[in-house]
Amino acid sequence: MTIHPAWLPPSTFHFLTGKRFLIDSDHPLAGTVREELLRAGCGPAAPGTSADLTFTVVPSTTLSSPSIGVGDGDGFTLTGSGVEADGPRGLIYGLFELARGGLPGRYEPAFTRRMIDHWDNVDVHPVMGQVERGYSGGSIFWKDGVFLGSSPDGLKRIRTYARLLAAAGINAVTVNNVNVHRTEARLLTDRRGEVAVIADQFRRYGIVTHLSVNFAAPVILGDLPTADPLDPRVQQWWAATSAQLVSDIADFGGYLVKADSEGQPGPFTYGRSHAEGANMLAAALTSRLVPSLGALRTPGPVVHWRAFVYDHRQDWRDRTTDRARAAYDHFAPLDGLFADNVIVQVKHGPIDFQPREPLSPVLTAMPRTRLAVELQATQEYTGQQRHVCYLAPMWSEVLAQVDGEMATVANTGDDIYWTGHPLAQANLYAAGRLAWNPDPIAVLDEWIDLTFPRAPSRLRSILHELMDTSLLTYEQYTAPLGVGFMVRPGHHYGPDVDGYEYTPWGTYHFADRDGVGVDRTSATGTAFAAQYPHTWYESPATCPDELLLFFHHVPYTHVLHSGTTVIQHIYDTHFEGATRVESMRDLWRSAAALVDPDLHARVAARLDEQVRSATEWRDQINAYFHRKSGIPDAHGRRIH
Ligand code: GCW
Repeated sequence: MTIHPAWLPPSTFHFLTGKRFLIDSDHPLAGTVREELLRAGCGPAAPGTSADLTFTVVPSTTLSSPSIGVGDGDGFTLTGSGVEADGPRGLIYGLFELARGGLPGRYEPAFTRRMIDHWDNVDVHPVMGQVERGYSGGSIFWKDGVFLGSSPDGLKRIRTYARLLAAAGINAVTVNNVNVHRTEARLLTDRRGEVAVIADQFRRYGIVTHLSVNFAAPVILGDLPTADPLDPRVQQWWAATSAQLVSDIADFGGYLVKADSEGQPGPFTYGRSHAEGANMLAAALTSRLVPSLGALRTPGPVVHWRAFVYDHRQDWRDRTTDRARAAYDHFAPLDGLFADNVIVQVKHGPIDFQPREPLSPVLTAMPRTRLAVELQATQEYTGQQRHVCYLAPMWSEVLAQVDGEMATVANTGDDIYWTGHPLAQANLYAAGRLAWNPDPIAVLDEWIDLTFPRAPSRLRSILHELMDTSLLTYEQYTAPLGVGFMVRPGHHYGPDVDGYEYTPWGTYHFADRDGVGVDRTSATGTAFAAQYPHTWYESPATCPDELLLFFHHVPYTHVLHSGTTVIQHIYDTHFEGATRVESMRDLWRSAAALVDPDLHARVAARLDEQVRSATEWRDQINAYFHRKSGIPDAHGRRIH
C-alpha cells in the first residue's frame, strides 16, 4: 500500500538538484533542512567555495535549544540566493516556499500559532469510532488501543505527516480528541511516553505537540475525591503531573480542554468559573516543582480552553434559551480574568461548524483575553469528505476578521489519500497556508501545483471549477439561508429536516405553514443579535440574505434583497445546487486521462455519491417546504 504523497510528491525540490548549499546554523531544524536538500539531490558546498543556496538564521533570534516557543522566528526572507530566517523554524518554511517557487521577498504568518486538533481516540469509541467525526479511516497514532508509533512503519507515517503539516505552515498539533475518555485520559500520565514519541517526530519539523486532557483527571487517574480547581490537592496533582510531562517533553505545547460541554466534566460541578478552571491548569503547567524551592515559574506551555459551552439538554419548548448565545454569555463576562498563558478557543460561528454562520461574537468581545479561532477541516456538516467542499473561502473570510491564533480540527486519518476524499487534502493544506496567504484561490493554485506537478492547464481549470465554489454549491442544496442543521441526528450526514426539531440540542428551524427561521432579534426574539457591536442583524432590511433565517423568522413570501421570495429561493437554489453537482461529476469524468487512475476513480466514486446525496437533499427540502407552505414553484418544476 503506497501512501499518497499529497502536496509533497517525490519531485518536490527537484529543480534544486545539483545545487550546492550552505546552512549557517547548527540547530536541529537546520539538520532537517539539510536532510531535505540531500534528498533532493543537492550537496553541501565545499569549504571555501561559494554556495548556490544559503540558509541562515538571523543571529539575534537564533535559539540554542530544540525547544521553540510558538511563532518564534517563523518568518523569513527569500533573498534570491537562499533563505534568511528569523529563527530556525523559518528555515523550514523558507525551504518549502522555495518548493512553491516563491519570489524573493519577506514572508510572515498572520497567526502565530497555527494548530491542527486531532479528535483521535486511543480506544475505538463504541459510537464515535477511532476518530470522532473522522471520515478518513482510523487514526495514524492509535489503532484499537495500541500505539502505532511503536512500529517503524507507524513512526514513519507520523514523520511523513509532520512533514506535510510543516509544508502547509502548521506549527502545533493536539494529538487526541477533546472528548477525553478513560483510556485517553492516561496519555497525561502512564501513557505519556506515547505523546513524547509523537512529539519527537513533530519537533523535527518545527511542530509543537499539545494534549487534550480531562478536567476530572485527578479523580479518574489520581484517586482524589474531587477535581475542584481551588482545592490544593487538585492543584498539587496537576502541578506534579504537568511537571513530569514537561520534563519528558521539553517543548510541550500545553493542554486543550473541553469543559462543561456535552457531558465533559468541568469547573461548574464545583461552583467554579471557567476562568478559575483554566487558570488552575495554566498555573500547573508553568510551575516546575523543585522540592526545596517551591514553584519556579517559566514561560512556555499554554492552556487552550474551549468556549464551546452550551446546554445540550435544552427543552425545545423553551423559546428563551438560545444555543447561539451560549458561548458569549459564558465567556464575555470573563474577559480579562484569564491567565496570560490561557487561550480561549472559539468556534468560528456561534453554533457548530455549519456551512453558513455569522462570525462568533465572542471573537470580538474579549479584547483582554488571548483567543484562538477554531475551524473544522473534518467535514462533519459539509459532506463528510464524500462531497467536494473546499472550505478555504469561508475560512479566509473568518480569518480576515480576527487575529491571534488559529486551530483547525483535522480531516486526516490512515487512509492512503490521508483525507478520504483526495480533494479534501486541499482543506488541510489551506488550514495552515491561509495564515501566510489569505487568498483561498491562490492557496488552491499552490496546492494544485504541488500535488499535480506539471498539471496540464485543462486539469488545473477542472479542479478550480470543481472546488472554487464547491462550498456555495453545498450550501445551495442543503439547509437554506443560514438556518443550519436539517441533518440526520447522530451521524450528521444527509437530510432530515425535522431531525433535530424536537430534540434537546438547541438547533431548531421553527418552520410552520407560514414561515421559517429563528427569531434572534432584540425586539421579539432571543436577542442574540445584540451580542454584536453593530445592529445589522436586527432587521431583515440590513441582514444579509444568506443569514436571514439564522436571525429572523419570516414568511415564505418574504422578498429577499435578491428580489426573489424565500420559498422561491429555496426551490431555485436546491434545483441549481443538485444540477451543479451533476456537472461536477461529468466534468471530473472528462479528466480521466489527466490524473492517476486510482485517484481519479476514488474521486469519481465520491462524486457519484455526492450526486445521489444532493438529489436527496434537493427532493426532501423542496418537498418539505412545498408541503408546509402550499406555494408552488414559479417555474413548475417537479416537486415530490
Ligand atoms: O460538532 C460537535 C460534534 C462533536 C464534537 C463537538 C465539539 C468533539 O458533533 O462530535 O465533539 O462538536 O466540538 O466538541
